[in-house]
Order: sequence, then C-alpha cells, then structure tokens
Amino acid sequence: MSLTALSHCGPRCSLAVRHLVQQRSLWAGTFRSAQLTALPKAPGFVRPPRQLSSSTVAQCAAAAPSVLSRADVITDHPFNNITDTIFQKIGVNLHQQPGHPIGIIKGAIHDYFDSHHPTTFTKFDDLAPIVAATANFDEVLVPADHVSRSPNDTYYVAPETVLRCHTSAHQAEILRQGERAFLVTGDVYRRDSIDATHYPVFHQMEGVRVFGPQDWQASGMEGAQYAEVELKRTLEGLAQHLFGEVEMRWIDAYFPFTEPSFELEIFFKGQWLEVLGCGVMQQQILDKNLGPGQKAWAFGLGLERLAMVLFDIPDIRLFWTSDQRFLGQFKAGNMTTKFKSYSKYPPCYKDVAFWISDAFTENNLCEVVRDIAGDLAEEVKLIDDFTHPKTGRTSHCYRIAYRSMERSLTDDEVNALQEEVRSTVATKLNVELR
Ligand code: FA5
Ligand code: MG
Repeated sequence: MSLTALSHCGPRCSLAVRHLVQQRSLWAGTFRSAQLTALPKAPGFVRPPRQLSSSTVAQCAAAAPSVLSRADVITDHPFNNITDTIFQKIGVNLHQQPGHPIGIIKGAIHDYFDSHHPTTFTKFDDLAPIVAATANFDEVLVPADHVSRSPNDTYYVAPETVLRCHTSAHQAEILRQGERAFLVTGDVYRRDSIDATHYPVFHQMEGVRVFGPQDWQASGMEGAQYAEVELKRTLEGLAQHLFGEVEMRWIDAYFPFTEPSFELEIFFKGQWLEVLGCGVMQQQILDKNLGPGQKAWAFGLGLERLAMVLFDIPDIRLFWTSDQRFLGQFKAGNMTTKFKSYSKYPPCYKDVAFWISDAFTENNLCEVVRDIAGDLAEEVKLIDDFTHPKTGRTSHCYRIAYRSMERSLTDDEVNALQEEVRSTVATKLNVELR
C-alpha cells in the first residue's frame, strides 16, 4: 500500500478525503517527487547466517520502571484514552528479546552502525515510553495545532503526559546530555488504522548524528548539504546491509523537526511500503540543546516494517503472538530466516453501516474494534461513503475482516464479536446504525 501523505491535513479533515488518499502518516507531509534507487542487484545472493555482536546499551536517567501499575496508566482523568489492550503491551519490550524478529532486526542495525562507525553511536533501549507531552511534541517543534497532538491520534495518560508516539521524543533530552551520535530503540503508541502494516503499538529506532565544521569543511560542501548526503549514504548502506537486493525509493516528505525531510519506501508484496522517515535536523533543536555551529541528521525507522521485509512476515499482528510455530522459526543473530506460513485460516467479513456525526473518526472506530476483537481484527476498511442528497447526512459502511493467525474461528464467535462491535459503536461513538 502506498503511504504517501498529501498536504497537511488537520484534525477536521474529512474522513472521506483521508481515506481516498490513504492519508495515514501521523506527520502528514508533502509529496513532491519520488526518486527511484534500485540497490545493486545480486541475483541468487544468499547472505550467510551471522552472529550479531552484543553491543553495550547505555543506561539513562529515565530508564523504564520494571513494574508499572494499571492505575499509573489508565486513570479516570477525562483526557485519558488508554485502553487495557494498550496497557497490556507496555513493558513487553519485544525489542529486548534477542531471538524475536524485532530484537534480531535491532541487533542487525546496531551491527551495521558498529561496523561502519566503531564506538561512535551510544545506544539506548530502555527509556520509559511514558513521556511529557512537551518532550513528544514541543521539544521537536511540533506546532500547537498539529494533527498528531490530537487525542484522536495520540494516547494521553493526562493532558501533560503521553505514551510516546515516536522515539523522536528523546532527541532533545539526549542532546542535552552531550551525546553527538546515538540510537534509541523503543515501543511507540498511536491510535491508528487496522490492517496488515499498522498496529497501535510498534517499535521505532531513532538515529541522530551531529557534525561540526571540521567534518563538512574538508568535503567542500555546506554543513546542511553534507548532513543530507551522509544521511542518504548511511541509510542506503543500511538497506543494503539488511536486504542485499531490494527496490527502494526516496520520497520528499515533511516533518516539523527536519528540513529537508524524506521517507524511504521499499517494494514489498506488490506495494510500496514506507519504512522510515528522516531528514536534516532543524537548527533550532541543535542550537538549543547542544550548542550553536553544528549540523545533524536524524531518522526514525519502523522496526516491524523492516522485519516484515527482511523475514517475509505478511501481517504485523504476528509479532505479538506467543505461538511457537511463529517464534520458533527465528533465532538470535540469524537474518536469513524466511517466515513459513504455518496455516491459512479463512477470514470472515462483516459489514457495519451507520450515519456518522461530526465527532466520528475512523481511529475511534478502530479502537472500539480492537478492544472487542483484539488481534482477531485483521482489517477495518471503509467500503461505502454516501451523503444523502436531501438530508445532507453522511453514511459510512465499514468492512471488518476477522481472522485468527492460529486457528479457525467459528461463526458463533464472529457473530458475537460483530454484535458487540455494533452495539458499542452505537452507544459510544454517537452514530446511528443502519
Ligand atoms: C516519525 O515517527 C518520525 N518521528 C520519524 C523521523 C525521525 C523523521 C527523525 C525525521 C527525523 P512516521 O510517522 O512516518 O515518522 O513514522 C516512522 C515509521 O514508523 C514509518 O515509516 C513506519 O515504518 C512506522 N510506522 C508508522 N506508523 C506505524 C504503525 N501504525 N504501525 C507500524 N509501523 C508504523
Ligand atoms: Mg511516515
């Protein structure tokens, strides 16, 4: 699927438009051009299994507490929008499990940076996911009216505290510690759509590298241009390290914290899949937190997306399964595994149609579906959007695909889930069922 983002789309942006343009990036950007970069082809190339070196992971003042009680996260504050489904994911830390695909890809990326720049990058992988809203947004220059601040998109513990929606939330604090090159891995949380490549909890790795005049002067380039060239060289090298042969392209993008900004897409299962965002860091962030006269690049990788491409994993829900038929296929340090589907249970489709109100959002519907069906919900898709010519009322019809990765679902079970979705939608979302 193309995750191309069109021009900035505020919280009031019509759902119909959002759907039509597949407007899914939190950091709604501007699509200007797509530059194809086919990495060198190596037909028949098979990478030998590699042992990944264990790398030192820096401890940080804000390391995650080992136990977080439900009451710390789900409160009755009117702003709190965290559900039990989400709470249960906090502290699981898939990225810290060396034999899990997310842990393996993290290790492989650490390896790449360690081999190209030994002892340069400090690594953080246990920073607490509950952060100040100021760190998540203000310190990376997210405007006060940016769509990502909306409780429709971000999980709020309280008005001033959020579940981080990106690892960029740690950029400023780490720069203030004086670090000039670092990698931060962690779980991030977003209210988002339901399909094979989107999940409300996923893992990002943030990378930042700062340069001083001595770095770019020797190159004959300006600082910003040097940082941009270094950024693309570094990430293309990473893609080659992970995938060998792969078709990829750069898309011009928009992030409040970088200029210029880019996204990298990889061709996967017949579609362009967006795997990362990056750019040259806004000068203000560097000046304020590290000091003047420096330039830097920054990136944020989606680890699930990279692992899906590397291991041929078809559905993002699989990362959360405890089924040994999945987990048993992967081994710490082994990047050559290709996931073998152990079952293909049939999906079951159910439609729900209703007249929406102004307050209705697709993310709210997805949250209801997730809370009732959990990982049995495979996809929620708008299949009909109709405005009555006389009354002006708008009706939406959504098709929900239910499917288990582990077993066949019974009709009774699916009907019961769908019934509960229907009644909850009617009572909680202020819509009128059709
Ligand atoms: C960001 O989060 C920026 N903070 C990235 C960044 C960092 C840009 C530093 C510039 C400098 P974005 O919203 O595009 O950007 O998300 C980054 C990546 O996270 C995406 O490319 C995708 O791989 C992954 N991602 C986003 N949403 C989801 C989701 N719901 N499920 C799984 N992966 C996701
Ligand atoms: Mg994006």
